[in-house]
Amino acid sequence: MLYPQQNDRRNLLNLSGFWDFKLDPDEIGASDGWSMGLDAPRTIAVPGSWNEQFEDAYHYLGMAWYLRDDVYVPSAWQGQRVMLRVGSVNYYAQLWANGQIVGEHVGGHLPFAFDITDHIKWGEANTIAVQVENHLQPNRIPAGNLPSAGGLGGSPLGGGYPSATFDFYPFAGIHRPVILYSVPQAHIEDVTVVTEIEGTTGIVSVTAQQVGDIARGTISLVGDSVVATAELSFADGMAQARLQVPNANLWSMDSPYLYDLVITLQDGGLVVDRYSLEIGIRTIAVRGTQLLLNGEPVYLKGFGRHEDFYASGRGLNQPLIVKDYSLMKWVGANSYRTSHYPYSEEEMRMADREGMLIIDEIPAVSLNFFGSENDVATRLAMCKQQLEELVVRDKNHPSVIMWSVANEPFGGMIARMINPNIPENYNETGHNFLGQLIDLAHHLDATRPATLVGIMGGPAEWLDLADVILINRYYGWYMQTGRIHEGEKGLEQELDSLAEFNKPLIMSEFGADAMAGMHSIPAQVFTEDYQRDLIKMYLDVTAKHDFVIGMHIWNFADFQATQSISRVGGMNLKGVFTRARQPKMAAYLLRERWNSQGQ
Ligand code: GCB
Repeated sequence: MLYPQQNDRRNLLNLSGFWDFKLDPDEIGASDGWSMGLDAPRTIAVPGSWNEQFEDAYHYLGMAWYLRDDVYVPSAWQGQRVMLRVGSVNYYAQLWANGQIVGEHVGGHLPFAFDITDHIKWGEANTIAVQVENHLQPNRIPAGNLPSAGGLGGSPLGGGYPSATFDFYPFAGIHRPVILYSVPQAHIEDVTVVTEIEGTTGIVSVTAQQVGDIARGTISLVGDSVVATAELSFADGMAQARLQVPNANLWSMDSPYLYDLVITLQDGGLVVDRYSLEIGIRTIAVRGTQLLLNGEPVYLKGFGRHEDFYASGRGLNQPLIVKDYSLMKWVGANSYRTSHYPYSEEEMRMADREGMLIIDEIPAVSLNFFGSENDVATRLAMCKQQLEELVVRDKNHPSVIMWSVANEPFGGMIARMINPNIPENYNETGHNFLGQLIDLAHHLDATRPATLVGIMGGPAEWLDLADVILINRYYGWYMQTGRIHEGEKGLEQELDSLAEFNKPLIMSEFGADAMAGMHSIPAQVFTEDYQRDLIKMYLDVTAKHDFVIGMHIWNFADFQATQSISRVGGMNLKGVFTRARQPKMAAYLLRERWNSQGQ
């Protein structure tokens, strides 16, 4: 799933902008010909969530249609393959071209593309429609409307409104750009880049896959000048090459140097196709209780985040990406987790450029292992599909240092709250499920560690599946509420017991809700003072444990969640910045600590 690009062999047309839009609550659009025109449509911006654009559709989570009937395909593209690509649709999409279905995709947050060459009308306007559906269902990833979620009362993990089994708003719609692009008949279909370091030499191994039967190609690595080249010789559509880069300029957090890798297919002297991508030469590895970048231990300072903002909802918002990066740098952060789903491809490219270290997560948030064998198998298959699609999409980003296959699979106390008669083999079922995902991550990419994020009170044997242990902890918030000092004791005790794993550990979530502008002496819950003091306590306690190699505060910014008695105004207020990106007191604490002390 290469990111589309414009060059002398490829073309692209970005169809982002205003589209016709109509809700389809009775789901009659497909049979009533909506794919060719919408009756009395309204105008919607793409990308963007419909919930934030129309107040009457805020809580609408059903079927809807997007349509453009003015799409001319440039005549110069004739003879090439024309693809229709969408960066992400939440949750299910069906694409139509001139009244014909050209493909469908299940699962939000990942791109999909279909060949529409044979459906194109040249020399006239084409009609492109995207049918989107976002029902919350128990067997979807992530799930909603769990039959037993009532057991969680007004909890954001279920039983809130809408009844998502996760703590963020289930925004719906076309969330990333719709792109029409063309590639030559014979073209480069995929590229995999793996880098190693031997002394001062960088080794860049490239695997190229083509559609077509061109025998030869080239690769060249371009830095300040061309630094290495090799011939590609294809057999069964595949070719491999290994480049050596003496005195390689390594990619790191402080100096995220990117080379351009240019790949061509060549027929005689003619360049048939060309594709280039920015790559970084770096290694990532776990050794004992350390995480090593280019052989050096790294300490992760950063956040769990969300793609969330006013008006754009979960839609791609590029100025916001730039703004968030500048604020993350302002506090001295060097990493984040794409909680709780893959972020946009544009954002991953930004991470490469800015030297951010990314823990890349699939949308397997709040998994449960209840239900029939069939139910569990359905969820596992969906998780596997999303993991495969994510690795294919993000494998070449130097910024991606780890795959996260799940956030807080329900175990222990939470599992018992959902279902007091927890089946005897529940932990085993969960272990098997999560183990399969970790194995798949290793199989898809042997060069990066894989992890899962453990919930408070969850089974220890689940954690042990991970190469790097990630835990979310809310001592002093959901437990020992209002008593930071007592929370501190709980945290210390647990950290002592976690040392036994002899693996690196990242505190992937900790924090407290704070209503911006609310203060108190002594510090009380929901004040900025309490949030700051609690975060400081976590930083101080964990700094005493060498195996803790990273602290990710929950959350970078306040974000929209579902309505429940613990979410004021439907907001999760654990941001150290407000949703409008203004700093709370905790942001100044981090700026001081992370820029001076390092931890
Ligand atoms: C968690 C979840 C996260 C929630 C957070 C909270 O453990 O992973 O999605 O938003 O707690 O604020 O409760």
